[in-house]
Amino acid sequence: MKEIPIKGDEIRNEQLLKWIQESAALCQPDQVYVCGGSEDENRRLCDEMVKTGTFIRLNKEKRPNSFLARSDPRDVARMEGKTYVCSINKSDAGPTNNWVNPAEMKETLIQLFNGCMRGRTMYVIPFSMGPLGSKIAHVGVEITDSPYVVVSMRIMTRMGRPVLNVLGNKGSFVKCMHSVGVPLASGDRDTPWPCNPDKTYIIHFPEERAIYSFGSGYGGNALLGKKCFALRIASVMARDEGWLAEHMLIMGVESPEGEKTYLGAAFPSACGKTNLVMMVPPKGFEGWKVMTIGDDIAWIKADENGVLRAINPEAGFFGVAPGTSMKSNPNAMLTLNRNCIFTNVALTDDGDVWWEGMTDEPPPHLIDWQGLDWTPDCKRLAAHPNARFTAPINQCPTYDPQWDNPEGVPIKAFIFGGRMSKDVPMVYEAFNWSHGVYVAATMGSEATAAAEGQPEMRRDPMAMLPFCGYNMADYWSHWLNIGRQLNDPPRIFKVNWFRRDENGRFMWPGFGENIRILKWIINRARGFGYGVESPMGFMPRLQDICWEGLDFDSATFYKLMSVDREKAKLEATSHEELFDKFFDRLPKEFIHHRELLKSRLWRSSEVWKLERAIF
Ligand code: O2Y
Ligand code: MN
Repeated sequence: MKEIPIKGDEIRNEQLLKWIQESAALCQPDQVYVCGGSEDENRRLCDEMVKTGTFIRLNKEKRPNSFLARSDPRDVARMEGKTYVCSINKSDAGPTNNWVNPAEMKETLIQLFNGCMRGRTMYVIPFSMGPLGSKIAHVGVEITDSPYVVVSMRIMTRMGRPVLNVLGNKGSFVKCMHSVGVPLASGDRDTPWPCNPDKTYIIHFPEERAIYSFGSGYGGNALLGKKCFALRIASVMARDEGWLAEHMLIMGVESPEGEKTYLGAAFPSACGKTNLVMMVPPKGFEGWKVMTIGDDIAWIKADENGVLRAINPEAGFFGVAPGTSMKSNPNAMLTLNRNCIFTNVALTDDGDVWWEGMTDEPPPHLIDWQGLDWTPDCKRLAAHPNARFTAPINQCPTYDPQWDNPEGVPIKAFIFGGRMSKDVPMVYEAFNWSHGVYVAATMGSEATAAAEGQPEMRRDPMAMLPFCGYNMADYWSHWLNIGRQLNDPPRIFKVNWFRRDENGRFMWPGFGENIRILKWIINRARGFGYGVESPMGFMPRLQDICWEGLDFDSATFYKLMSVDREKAKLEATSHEELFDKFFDRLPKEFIHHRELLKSRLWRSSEVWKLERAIF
């Protein structure tokens, strides 16, 4: 067999060297390159991608050191249908994950990866999820044949030589193997975005802490530190080691008096997490600051005093571009001024980027995300709806320097939210930790059913449905266990910013005004905010929310907070449908919480009227 040269940084870790050699023998690349992560290396890779057409360099004055990539139109999103959790026992993957027997899946993998990197370079990317050397952080190594993945991982993680130093000779790491799945025969011309949509697989072996991804070069399918490692594999590590890996933003809210409170908040995809975590406080909240630790993923561990401390394992944002503007999220826009990668957005005539919602008026001419001429009357979208920016967190004006603190930040409250146009009140607090876990486990969000165009509620427990690497019922038990070990567990809240009136209009302005609700949450979490008991949990009255600077109609507030008892009964009854899926492993506490919720809702309507009178 021919000797494959290994270039770049020296590898001293025996296990890593062995894995690289085995992978090279299987994938048969022309060469292996170990990434050190330097500026020079990054520049060289970007220049090469400009030459091959993968990257278009953007206007150097308007968007320095930034690039546009256009993916293959068949490779534009995360692919849940092609994502597998191959635990040894099927029941450990649970009813919500695709499962194949790991031995069988490995046979498929060997066939797929055999020779898949011919004609290409195999890059080795050492990366740390979390601050280097933090007790909460973990190291991964991604092997890939995509230079787009290398430069994206350099933004999204702490990557390169310093990570090899942390790993040392004997340290262990999560194996992340990726190929676009398009080998090149000699003389073949490459395409700007090679991918293999007919053979795409995103596979997790939780017991081995290993990930194999084939066929896609896009986002979470290819940047394996993100959803695959930081959520699916890390959730299993967290279960085994007694911590939490969550689909949560982490934000700090600082009062004018300088008191800072950190919150973790979980929302399903497309519920405005990026807007919340970079919020600009509105009129009436002068002197308040919102600071950003992370917009997507939190790793959370109890310290020696029993305080839950969180780190953001990532170092960048992989955010949705369409809809982002100086009006909706100025801090995101300012983050994107330099050193960014844009994928599937439109290109302006002066070499800048544009997407739907960026400006009120579109430019008169663009090149769209597929490389075609675009004018406002052409009836096509200029940017793909899932077009993305990849940007370093430390460029964000609301960036919190604590982001890099290896100790993490102390979490005072957890917030769970969804997008519900009706029936779910704007905010309430769970009665206690185990009730909060129940509330989070039964949460859902509206998605438009393709057939009827009617919104339907899809349950998405803790916003983790696509990301939990094991049986969700065990995950709920794990959450319950974590709470049992804490002296003063964070309070748990449920929010819904998306309620609409009879005319379909949003009743709550959202964006910066959400800080009014956060202020109530923070006060409650610190033990001095007022709240009244309702069947759902504790709720604020009108006078418990700070309205300074906003003229908000009290009747609308009560509507936002109202619960229709009959609908709430139906909702409580329907929890059974979810629980039935997990019957064999469902935590027994959930049965009790459901019965308690029902008994609170089924109390005589006289009592309910009294409760309503409080509002
Ligand atoms: O991973 C992708 O390719 C797109 S989905 C995504 C990207 C960044 C953050 N969150 C998500 C998500 O689906 O939750
Ligand atoms: Mn996400």
